[in-house]
Amino acid sequence: MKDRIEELKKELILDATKMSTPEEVEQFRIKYLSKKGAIPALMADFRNVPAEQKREIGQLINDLKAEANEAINTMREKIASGPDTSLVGIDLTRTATPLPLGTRHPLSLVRSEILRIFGSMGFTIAEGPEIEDDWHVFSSLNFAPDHPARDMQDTFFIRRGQDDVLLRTHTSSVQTRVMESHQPPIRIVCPGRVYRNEAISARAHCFFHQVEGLYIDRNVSFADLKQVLLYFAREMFGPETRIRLRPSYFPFTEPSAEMDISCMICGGKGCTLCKGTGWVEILGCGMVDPNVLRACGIDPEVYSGYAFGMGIERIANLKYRVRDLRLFSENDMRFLHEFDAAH
Ligand code: 2NM
Repeated sequence: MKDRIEELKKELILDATKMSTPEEVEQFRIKYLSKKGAIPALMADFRNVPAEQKREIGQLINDLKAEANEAINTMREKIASGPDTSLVGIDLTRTATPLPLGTRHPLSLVRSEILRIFGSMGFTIAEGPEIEDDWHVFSSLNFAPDHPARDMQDTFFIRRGQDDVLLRTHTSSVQTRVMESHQPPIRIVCPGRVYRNEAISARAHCFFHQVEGLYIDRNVSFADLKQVLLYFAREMFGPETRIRLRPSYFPFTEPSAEMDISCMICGGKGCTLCKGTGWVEILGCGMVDPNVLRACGIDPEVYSGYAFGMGIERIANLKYRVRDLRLFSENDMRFLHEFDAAH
């Protein structure tokens, strides 16, 4: 009898874990507690238990009955209170230790913004090699054979001799490559890293980043250039921004100019950023020299074009008031986290 009770108890506990619907609870009740159920059957046999065991066996049967009732009550309550929602909304796949998130580098943010603005005016992106030859960096761009930029003092040479191999000093070499391989219309912006042999300081580095633009078609004029640059300045520095162009000189453009914007700190009144002038320089530009077009296989009698170039560091300095150029390449986390999306 004791063994039968023990067996039944094991079976009951197992069955109790398998219930989840009201129908299953009812089946459980019928199996164990109904008139023809297993527990009343035990009670019917109870009268055959010897008198000296009646107390102990009676207790075991009562316990079993209580267990069955409790299982039924617990399950009924569970069903009545609806599905278990304690884990809803908790991501069980998350790591216990948080993963540190990186941030966008300020130069990357500024480059994206420059490319977005020119992209909205129909410019497409062109890229090219950082290791170049003399033709694409200097000769095709109308640099005289004795131009100082060709000097070891200014340019990093990988191989010096008949076929120079060097690190590009501007991304104009990409534009030369595009002009050589495409006939106009050409409308491109060229972002990239460039190298110059300079002592590293707060204001100079041996590499920096540029975006240069080029537009060549029939009847492209200086007025077209001015309007595109005005639109760029207002998108980049705000709708109140004014521009001015000062005559300048570059080997690859004629005429050439440098562009200033009205100071975004004082609005033109004069402050320490603009050194009291109300203007800050942001880029160089000009009409592509006919010699450059001819060297790249484009007929200057049919086509004309403009080009411009700017340093991404310079724009980022003005936008974020960074005092030291070296911060852009040191990757100090305290600096980089100032450009967190949360800030
Ligand atoms: C500048 C300033 C003025 C320039 C010229 C060319 C090319 F390839 F068309 F000749 N590309 N970029 C240019 C003109 C760059 O940077 C300050």
